Amino acid sequence: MTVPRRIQPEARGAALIMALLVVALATMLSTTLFFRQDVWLRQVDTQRDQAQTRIIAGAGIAWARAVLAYDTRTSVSDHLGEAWAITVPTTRVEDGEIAGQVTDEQGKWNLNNLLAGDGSVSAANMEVFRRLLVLLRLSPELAATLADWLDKDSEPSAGGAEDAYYLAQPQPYRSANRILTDVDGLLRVRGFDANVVERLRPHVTALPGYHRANVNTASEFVLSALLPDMQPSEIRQMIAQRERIPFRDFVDFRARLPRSEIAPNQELLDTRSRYFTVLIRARYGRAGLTTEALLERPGRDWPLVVWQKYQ
Ligand SMILES: [Ca+2]
Ligand SMILES: [Ca+2]
Repeated sequence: MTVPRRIQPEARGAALIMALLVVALATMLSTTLFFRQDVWLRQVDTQRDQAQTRIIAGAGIAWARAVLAYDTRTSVSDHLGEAWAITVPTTRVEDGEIAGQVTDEQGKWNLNNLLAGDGSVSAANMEVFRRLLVLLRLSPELAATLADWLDKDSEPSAGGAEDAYYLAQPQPYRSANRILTDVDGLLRVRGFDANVVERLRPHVTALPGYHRANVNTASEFVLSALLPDMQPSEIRQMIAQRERIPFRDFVDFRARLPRSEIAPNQELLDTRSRYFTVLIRARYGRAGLTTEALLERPGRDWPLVVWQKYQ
């Protein structure tokens, strides 16, 4: 995605994220200099490389948390012109390298929004998911199947599936009856094979609880699913417009809609985000690793790591 010109943080944002990265790396690397004394044994070499790689990756996660903490203090909304959205290209550090990217998870539609706050199925979000599935040329019936997987009861809804289906499989298991912890959790739900999940993956996320999508960062597909009153051309215009001037809040968003007949549902939409993922690629000597973490930014506090995976 191109960074919009007028709101581009330009050199200042890039300098900021690089400065925070250098601080994070300096802190982490200074603790491990003793590894260098052990170069006489190849096995120790390998262990050193792996340890240094993990340290560089850890510094990358710390960097992302620092950038997001800075953003909280300096802005009221979250959009793609901010410093956190700048991709850090492969950068040399000591004898290794690091690359990183932060993604707004609320630029995607949260699969767990199928359950409203009280645990019942959210009719508005069922409609959003059905529309998203159709836009992606997938069966809208998958919405009912996922709602059954998430909801507490074991009564299949129309077109859905509960224990009776899953227990009849060659390797039987039960319906989760709880929210997904990650998008890969879909693979256990009837009808969500690897192809379906890969088609959905760029547009969906699995966050703890109910979290609205950010209209400043949402993809064209997600916006179309959230705003059924809008024409595809109007959605594209909105994306071009938000790159010049991001939406400050819901009132600003509603005021800038192209037609008065468009009725956005505030329960589905936001202009700022609480959840981000950071993807870090680190390399040192012969070792390399890729790690991804889900970060939660609660209010004005330092972001927390919800989960971290190594690939
Ligand atoms: Ca922000
Ligand atoms: Ca259920």
